[in-house]
Amino acid sequence: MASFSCRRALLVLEVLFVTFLSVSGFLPETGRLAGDDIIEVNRSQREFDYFALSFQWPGTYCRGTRHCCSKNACCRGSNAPTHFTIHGLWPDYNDGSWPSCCYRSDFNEKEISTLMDGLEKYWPSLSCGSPSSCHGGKGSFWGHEWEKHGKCTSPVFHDEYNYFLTTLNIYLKHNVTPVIFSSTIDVGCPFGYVASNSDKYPLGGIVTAIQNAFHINPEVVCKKGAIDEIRICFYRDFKPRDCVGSKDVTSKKSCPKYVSLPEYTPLDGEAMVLKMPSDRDVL
Ligand code: U2P
Repeated sequence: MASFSCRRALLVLEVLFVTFLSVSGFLPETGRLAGDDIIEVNRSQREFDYFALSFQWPGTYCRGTRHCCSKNACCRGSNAPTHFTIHGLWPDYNDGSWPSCCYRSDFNEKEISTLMDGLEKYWPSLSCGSPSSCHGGKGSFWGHEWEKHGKCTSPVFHDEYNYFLTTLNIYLKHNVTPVIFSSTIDVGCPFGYVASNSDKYPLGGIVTAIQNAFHINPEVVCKKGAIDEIRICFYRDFKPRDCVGSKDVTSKKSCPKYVSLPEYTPLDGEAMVLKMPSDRDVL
């Protein structure tokens, strides 16, 4: 009898606690950044298994630039990035899925203000748009990455500052840009890989260069035959490991056997001025 009423009391406490968490927004959530702002609450969301660091190739992304604004790094004219930039550091599960939007708390850009130079250079937004935040609003690219992915990296990270700082350091330590552009593996010409709008390179050569440098299999994502992203994966202690989607990377559906690394030609000055809406216009 005593243990029964004890269990009942515990149950009541548990219900009260869950209600408190749910009202205060502390429960983990999974799901997508839905346009309709519906967030699916999933109480069983578990700790992630590994990290994927996603590098994006601005030459491919910036080809889609139609108008400019100050926050878009594609719009920096001759200073537009010519290196792979960071898309994000994502927590992943070994089954190929990933947690997202784990806890409710607002992104505070002030916490990473001392990292701005590094973020602007290596982790800039390549778009004028404002991505959705997890809880229905719109925000910055960094806010999106922190809310959707960074907050699901517990127990490794608990705050924005360490998440962004560590990501910058891991990116610099495993930088694919010099690995690819100083490689001549399978390239078919003595000059190695060069950003170009006409040349195509064997995907296998790019993958081999990364395998040789970091001793892991990367994941490669293409868009219209061009390298869009290269992902390198890490155990939770940041030792490199294969990405789950990296098996037999040359047969990956998104990339052909020969891929391009487009060179981005910035919009010319006049077109940029004519098409330059304020940041507010593009929200
Ligand atoms: O690949 C398309 C988008 O899915 C999200 N993604 C992909 C792989 C992964 O391991 N984790 C992950 O979250 C990314 O969404 P975003 O951060 O851009 O919102 C990726 O762009």
